[in-house]
Amino acid sequence: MAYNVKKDEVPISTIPKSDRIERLDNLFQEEFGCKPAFFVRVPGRVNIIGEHIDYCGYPVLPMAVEQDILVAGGLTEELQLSLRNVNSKYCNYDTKLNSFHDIVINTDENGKPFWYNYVLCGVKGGIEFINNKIEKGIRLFIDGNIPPASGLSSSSALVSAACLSFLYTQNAPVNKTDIASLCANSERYIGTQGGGMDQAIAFLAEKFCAQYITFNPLCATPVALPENAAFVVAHSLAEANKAATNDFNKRVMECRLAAKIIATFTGVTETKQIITFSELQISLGKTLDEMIGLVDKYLPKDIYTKTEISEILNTSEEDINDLYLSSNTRHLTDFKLRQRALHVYQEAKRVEDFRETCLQTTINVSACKNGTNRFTAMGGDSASNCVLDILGNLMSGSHDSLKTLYECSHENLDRLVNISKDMNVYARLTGAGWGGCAVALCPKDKIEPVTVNRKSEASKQNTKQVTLTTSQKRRIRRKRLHAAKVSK
Ligand code: ADP
Ligand code: NG1
Ligand code: MG
Repeated sequence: MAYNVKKDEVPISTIPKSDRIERLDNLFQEEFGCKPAFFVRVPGRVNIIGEHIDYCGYPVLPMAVEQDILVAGGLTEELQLSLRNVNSKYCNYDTKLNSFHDIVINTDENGKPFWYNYVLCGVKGGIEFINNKIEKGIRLFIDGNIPPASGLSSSSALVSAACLSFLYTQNAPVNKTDIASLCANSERYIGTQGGGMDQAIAFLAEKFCAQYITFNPLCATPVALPENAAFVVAHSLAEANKAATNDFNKRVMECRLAAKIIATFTGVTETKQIITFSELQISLGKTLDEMIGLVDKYLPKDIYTKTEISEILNTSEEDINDLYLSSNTRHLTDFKLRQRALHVYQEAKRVEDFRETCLQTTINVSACKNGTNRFTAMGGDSASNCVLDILGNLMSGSHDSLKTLYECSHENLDRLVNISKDMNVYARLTGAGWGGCAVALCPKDKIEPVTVNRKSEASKQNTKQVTLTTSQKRRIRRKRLHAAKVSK
């Protein structure tokens, strides 16, 4: 895809005015005393199916959402980086920008990343891309409306917006797939060893369709979704910052160890130390079903200790730490390899089935124009509902697997999925999980009841989460009394 950040830019004067852009424009001028030189906008995403398999090399099926990270940017002659955020909970940050070494990504005393670390990841990746030849300083004023830490990829939108802004200011052209890969690598500076799904969809999304994203090499193919399908996203009201704990990395490391063990048992001799599940499948020339069979055969136990793994791999425990584990997982001693491997291979299969069903539906819709539509032959509405049932069942299967095999759901998410099920609507958690959002596949005529039902459940969950202090209770009682007096 020949895309050039410079060539494809829209002149600032032609950007449609919106309240957010105007506000950002004003804030930028108040803060820096000049108008922004450019705006950058990067969307969040909802992943329809294919969870926790991108870092194993398997295709995923996300689409962009309207919520985004919007940036007003400016250039300075002084080599300095200045970051501001519309939301006052995100503090100002300024640093020198003479070289790569000025970008220091550390965490607070609880190990939680500062918000601006995500921007630093994007800038650091950009500096590497231009071989440290920094020409301009950069000022960014950021406004995001993607719910943070909620599985809609606010982090990658922020990393990607920062990297794109930086490369623009340095006059460095880059095409869309290259910047997507660059941002995927850059975000790993935050500490999580993610795949490339989020950054890929951030740059390669198209309107009105999902993208089937394959890796090595990165490629995005549009997938038309059934006409009568709507995707409703609901927040469970539990947040999970993936870089603040080792839950995410632990899963990535378990996948690495499981793949290495099966490779060892099956005699795969890779030159690479770390082999992904998909590279393993390619080396063995097996189908996904056959890979599931190999998991059953070679990983029969529920828990593997580091000692057992080091015996199987014929390496010391110290080597396991150094060669396979991240700094925040080195100390772990027990690993669930069988469960994670089963999830990945089965989820990869669900993605293929989902895509195949969507393709069939599109083909049949066009065939319908020639009078040969299989679904039409079955009868219009019931046929399209049948397609939604197939897709929905795959989404339900995905959620069950994430809950039981991958253990990354949350009680609020399970509740959302169950409420949907009661209305014959299929849903699953989206993004990494441990909180965040659920996505439901909903026939268009059911959107309203489903949304209303989820909202009322959300308000119940919200009420449950609030624990009032005595003084807050007193204040509310006083307000109620006052309101009662006024109404009299
Ligand atoms: P997500 O599922 O949204 O990608 P992550 O845990 O990966 O969740 O990243 C969430 C983090 O990204 C937040 O804790 C915050 O540090 C940062 N972030 C997200 N949105 C914004 C924003 N609008 N402004 C500043 N930082 C943001
Ligand atoms: P979220 O939940 O948006 O941070 C993460 C990973 C993805 C993918 C999903 C799970 C990053 C930047 N994102 O997304 O690559 O593995 O979880 O499918 O690591
Ligand atoms: Mg993220």
